[in-house]
Amino acid sequence: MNRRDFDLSAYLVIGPENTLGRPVEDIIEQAIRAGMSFIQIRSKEASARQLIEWTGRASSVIAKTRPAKVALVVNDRLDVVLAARDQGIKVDGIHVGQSDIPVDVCRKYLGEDAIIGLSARTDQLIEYVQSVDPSDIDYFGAGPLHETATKPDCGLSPTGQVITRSLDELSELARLSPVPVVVGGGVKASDLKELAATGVDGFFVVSAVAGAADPYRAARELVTTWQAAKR
Ligand code: TZP
Ligand code: MG
Repeated sequence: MNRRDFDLSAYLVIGPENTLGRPVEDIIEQAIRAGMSFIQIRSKEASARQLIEWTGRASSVIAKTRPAKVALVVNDRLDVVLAARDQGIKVDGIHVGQSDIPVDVCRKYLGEDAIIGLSARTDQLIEYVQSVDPSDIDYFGAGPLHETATKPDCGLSPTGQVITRSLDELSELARLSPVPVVVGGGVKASDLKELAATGVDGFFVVSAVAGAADPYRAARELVTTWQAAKR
């Protein structure tokens, strides 16, 4: 996968703290078999070595499962992406937030083909996406759609309140963003019809798949619901 060719529609964010003790690669395999199109390795607890290890396993699962189009990125850790690539692991890019390594630095080290995603700003979201230089950004992650225990600080305003995104705001974001937009934060299958109608390019989930009793079935329901809504 590269920045000119990736599918943002069904995006799984996953790390060992999200899987109820099950191996990360098993959940990723089920998600891919169910048709999920984008994988992000994310852990706030793991060491660099562990992140490299899980990235390698995710990459192997993608190679083995041979889906038509699945991209693999790592959250935050440019060092991990570089080290993984140095070991011959195929990683397509990185997802960073507003306080992480700047996107132009990621681009410099990861190259022209890498996929670089950025979490859009919480405050003044619409003004931000219209004013930002999009040349190094391949997609925006936005949210939360709902408050979420998976990332309690998501959408935190300067005064400490969680700001969730309304469907009207997401429609405006989809219309004005210079790059594709993926939305998450508490997303469940029952949200997808309304979310798809906003015109955003995809949804992202952690717990709806990684925390499900049957991850394949949960992912399949999300994928088919999204596809039906987009038809
Ligand atoms: N970024 C914004 S919200 C979020 C991340 C990683 C967590 C979403 O998790 P869940 O379990 O799908 O609510
Ligand atoms: Mg970050």
